[in-house]
Formats: sequence, structure tokens, C-alpha cells
Amino acid sequence: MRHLSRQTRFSRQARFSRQALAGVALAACLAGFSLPSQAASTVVKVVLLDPSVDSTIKGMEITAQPSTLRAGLVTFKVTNPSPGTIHEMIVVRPAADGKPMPYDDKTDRVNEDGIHSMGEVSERKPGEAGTLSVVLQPGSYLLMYNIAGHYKAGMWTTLTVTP
Ligand SMILES: [Cu+2]
Repeated sequence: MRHLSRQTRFSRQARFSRQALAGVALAACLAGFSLPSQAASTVVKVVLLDPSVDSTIKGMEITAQPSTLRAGLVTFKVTNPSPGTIHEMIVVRPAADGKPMPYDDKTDRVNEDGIHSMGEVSERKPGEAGTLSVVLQPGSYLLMYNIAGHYKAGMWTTLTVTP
């Protein structure tokens, strides 16, 4: 039942997109120019969170909006609203076999030699922001922090890129 309603919603969205696209194409024709072959980059807003930002947060968190997006050029706009803690964001392509990130207990960090990093916004000070633009192919990605202890405290989230 739930599956059916999700499918219905999807086909509605697909229909809407086609109509919207037709409208844009018509507007472009009327204005006398053609559509660019590549869509503009998708913006993903990323917020780095810990209990000093919101006391309901137990460990550490990272939020991404949207968390599902189309393949192509993606621009991550990362903010660290924490009043006292440095945070960062690394975009990682997880192993295809679903193995967990290789962890080094001595440094309390993910071993970056053992992961496929697509780029990062490194070590933002409290209140700082940063931007990363990267071309993402369809697949699953992790957004994570790798400052000592942060990944283990829950500072990661998933990103789904569709064709
Ligand atoms: Cu962090």
C-alpha cells in the first residue's frame, strides 16, 4: 500500500517535471535563445551540528538538504554554527561492497588512505562557512567529519545521487 502511494507520487512528480520543462523550453524559444545542455549546479546546504548549537543533540550531527539529488555538478554550501568547535565535511564514495569505513582507533579518525574522497571543506572554525563544487555520478555518498572522534560521535550522513 505504502509502496503504491510512493509510486503514484513519483509519477505525479515526473509529469509535473515534464510540464515544467516544456514551459521553460517554450519561454526560451520565445526569448530567442536555446536551453543550455547542462543544468546549473544543484546546491546542497550542509550544517555541522553539536550539543553547543542545540542541547537536544546528543552526539554530533551533519544535515544535508536535499539529501537526494540528480547527478551532475553539485555545490555544497557548508556552515559551522557551533560557538566553540571546529568541524569539517568530506564527501566520500563508500566501498561498493558495503564495508564500513576503515577506522584507526589510535588517532580516533577514519583512515583517509582507505577511502575514496571526492573533496572536502576542511576544518571550519566556529561560525565559518565554506563551499565545495564537485561533479557527482549516480550512487551513494557519505558526508562525514574526520576530526578526531567526530565521525564516531555520529557526524556523518548519506547522500543519494540519482541518474
Ligand atoms: Cu565535527
